[in-house]
Amino acid sequence: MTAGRIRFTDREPAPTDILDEVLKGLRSPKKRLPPKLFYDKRGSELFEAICETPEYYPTRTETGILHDSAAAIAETIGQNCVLIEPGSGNSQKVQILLETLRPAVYMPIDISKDHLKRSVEALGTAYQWLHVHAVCMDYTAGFESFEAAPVSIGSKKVVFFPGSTIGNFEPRDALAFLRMVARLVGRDGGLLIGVDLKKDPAVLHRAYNDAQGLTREFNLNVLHRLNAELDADFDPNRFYHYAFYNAGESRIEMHLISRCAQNVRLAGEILSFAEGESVHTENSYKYTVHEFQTLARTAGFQVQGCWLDDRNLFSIHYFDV
Ligand code: AVJ
Repeated sequence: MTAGRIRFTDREPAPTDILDEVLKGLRSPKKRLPPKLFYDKRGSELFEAICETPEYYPTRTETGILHDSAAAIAETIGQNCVLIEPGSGNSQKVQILLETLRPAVYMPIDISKDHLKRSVEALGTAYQWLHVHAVCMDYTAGFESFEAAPVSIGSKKVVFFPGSTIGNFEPRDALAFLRMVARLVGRDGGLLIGVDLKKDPAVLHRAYNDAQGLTREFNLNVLHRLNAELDADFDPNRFYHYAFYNAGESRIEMHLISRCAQNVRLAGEILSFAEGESVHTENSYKYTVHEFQTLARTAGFQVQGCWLDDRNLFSIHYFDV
């Protein structure tokens, strides 16, 4: 589809596109896997379930801030923008803003095609006035292949990046990403971004070790995925979920720890795991408001607004270029 109110551009990565990255990560002396691997169909469902758990405060807190501050946020940004959301998932959060912000075009970008397809259809039906131009792609590879909607249907470009997804990036990669966003939106463009805040490590620990074990399933799902897509033979029962707050690095770390010495076959290669050896699957960095504003300024943004919940658990920032 190239014209009309609803468009869908398919640049879904092929299953084998992840192979090089996976092999590189698992051959490394410190084994690691990129967190984007979490989000296949099952992983995306598990993540949505995590967001509903009592322990995982970020989603509910951010949603609360968006509800409470929608008018102020819309006022700061102004109507008729081209609203671009990398990693839009089910596009739930943006809906809190749509009626007040009234963007000319909403451009969700996501790596999970089925998910994106479904949310685009739902949005098109629920908001008859809204243009939705969706792109299925891996935005972590950069926005080079991404073409924003023509300026004629909306002038200013605003990136919406909620959920503290920025926490998945190493601070230097976060800076590079923010610079890339600044370049994408250009002069008068903006960034509305949700950032999880530093807090009592016990609260953080619980959020990544929920009682139902959904975060555990989410982490282990990566192994199921490698089995299904890269012809691997991981036995997920031979790994356990380990998540903790690394205060020195200001981040939650998630790992899969091998319960025993074992060999695993992946794409024809044999990979060895020692007993107790870790595969580092995710970092989730936490910032203070000041630290994040400093990072954004370094990337070329100016601080225009910051909204918090009353317990200072989570922050939403608006920056412009
Ligand atoms: C989607 C990256 C923000 O870091 O909190 C949730 C992912 N990992 N539980 C986060 C996640 C484990 C989440 N982000």
